[in-house]
Amino acid sequence: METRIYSNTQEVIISPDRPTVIIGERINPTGKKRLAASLAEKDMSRVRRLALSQVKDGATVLDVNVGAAGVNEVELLPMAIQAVMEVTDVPLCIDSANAAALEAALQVYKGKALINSVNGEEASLERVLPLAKEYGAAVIGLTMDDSGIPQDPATRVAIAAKIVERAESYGIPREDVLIDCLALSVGADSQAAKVTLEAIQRVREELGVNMTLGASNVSFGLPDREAINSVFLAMVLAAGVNAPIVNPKHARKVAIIADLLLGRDEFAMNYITFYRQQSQGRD
Ligand code: THG
Repeated sequence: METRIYSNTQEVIISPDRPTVIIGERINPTGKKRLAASLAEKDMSRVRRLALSQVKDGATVLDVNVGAAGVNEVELLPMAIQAVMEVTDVPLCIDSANAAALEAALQVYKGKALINSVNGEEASLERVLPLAKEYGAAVIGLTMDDSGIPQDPATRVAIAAKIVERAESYGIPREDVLIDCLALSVGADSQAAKVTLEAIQRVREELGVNMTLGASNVSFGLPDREAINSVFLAMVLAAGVNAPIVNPKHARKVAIIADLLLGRDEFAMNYITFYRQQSQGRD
């Protein structure tokens, strides 16, 4: 099961047999007042800086999200995609709940993008899947629908199966669908992480498709989020997620060690290379 996405010049392969692919989360105005303010002024300098710093920190795909109050995403999302393409060659994950914004961004993107996202609602399936087909993109399927995010793992798996089947009916191969079992804050619901982990295990066993997760959502509202995010990341990687959307500055080390412990790093080559770079003060 290989999902291939690419920019003009770089290909990234997401597969359970390969090292974890880190999708950098930081081009996203949620909780970042200065980024939100500069986006409102159509100033892309922060977007460019966040792109460069995340690639330096080990992201091999970048999520690009400009959703904030007072922002016209149809105009801003393609501008942000363009700005990121000017400074880096990593493939991009185009993140918007607005299908018109996704389409405008796909029109300027050079390569095979990852669309973030479609969900189990009819309106979303009917609007977003044709875009994935037309632009030859891969697509993230969120395990939620008209009734919201299910509380039980079985219903999330059923929505995942529906999204994969519907994608295939549009001629999108299942290799090009990444499922997101959805992480919610454990501060709001004590069972939230457990439900997500069980859904991930079942999607891995029953559908076999590649999986992403906006893993940092798990710690919203709690202190020392970095610690919670690191422990949760290790757990979701063991359960089957192989392309998490995370802050690479903290997640890279966790992912490299998880790959080592999960049999995806022969002779510990990647771990040792990473360790040497770190101890030489390079990264
Ligand atoms: N699934 C999919 N896509 C997603 C999400 C998901 N995209 C958006 C989001 N959820 C994942 N991205 C983020 C980005 C930032 C944060 C969490 C998830 C975050 N930001 C800090 C804050 O709000 O306090 C800011 C920290 C910083 O400066 O980086 O926590 O679930 N498919």
